[in-house]
Amino acid sequence: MKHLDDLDLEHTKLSVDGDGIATLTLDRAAKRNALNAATIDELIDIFTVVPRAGVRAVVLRAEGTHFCAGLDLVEHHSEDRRPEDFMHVCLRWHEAFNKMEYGGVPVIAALKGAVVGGGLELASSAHIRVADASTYFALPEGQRGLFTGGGATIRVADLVGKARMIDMMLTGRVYQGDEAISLGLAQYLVEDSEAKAYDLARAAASNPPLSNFAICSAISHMQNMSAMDAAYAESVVAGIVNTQPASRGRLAAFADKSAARVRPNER
Ligand code: 1HE
Repeated sequence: MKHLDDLDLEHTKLSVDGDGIATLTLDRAAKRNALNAATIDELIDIFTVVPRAGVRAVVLRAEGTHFCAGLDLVEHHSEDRRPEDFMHVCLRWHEAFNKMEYGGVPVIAALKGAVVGGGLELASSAHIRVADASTYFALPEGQRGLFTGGGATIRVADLVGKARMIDMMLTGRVYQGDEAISLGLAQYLVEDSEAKAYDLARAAASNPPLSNFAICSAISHMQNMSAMDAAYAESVVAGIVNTQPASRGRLAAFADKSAARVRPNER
């Protein structure tokens, strides 16, 4: 099995600090971090290794002023792909984004500038999205004569609903600011999305890894199941997670009143 140090990365960068917080950077700022085939291959490699490398949380960020401009349209144009070629491109995108969403390690996306097309498909595969004032979301597929191929029909429709997604694709409608938050395109709107993403990553990383594994894989799997099957799967997952050795000390602390209580935010 490959290790983090063995990865051969050209369009992305990956580092892990002493607390197990990984920073994954999209590193094609000159092309507005457009996703070419090679970048997708790197994401597959990264999210194949990350779940077994002791990583506690991942901050997904980007170089430059835009998070991601989506599919590399220039590569797509010059490759002059046949239908079956592009089907395989999409299958690679799905492999990368599924590994991310179902991998069991929290991924927090620090957004800025354009989060468009495939960039929104990438962002919507993260577990938490943090936006700043520059962040805007769009699906310009219709105006490019394209269709989403990286899972937007599942994940973006899940975030904003079918009607809004169709509107975004048909008319190029852009969402930003509070409106984007109220729709669920991102969960936080802050001045510095990267600083906030690290705060959230550190908070998540303080949970037992097995709890985070369940949160960042089981919920997604259960969404794909019938209610009956999801309830059954939930009981099995909870059986394992809620009896893990790592939770014993936390439960003891609650019982002896030394653990923090859940309080409302300061007003
Ligand atoms: C690109 C791409 C790209 C920029 N593929 N090269 N996505 C889109 O329709 C979005 C297309 N991009 C844009 O609308 C704009 O580039 C941005 C709003 C993201 C940024 O604007 P700006 O003024 O900062 O940059 P720019 O001058 O447009 O582009 C700078 C360079 O990035 C330029 O390359 P250069 O070599 O001429 O300097 C651009 O060609 C390059 N660039 N975006 C390739 N997307 C699995 S299906 C998914 C389907 C989709 O994702 S459709 C949505 C595609």
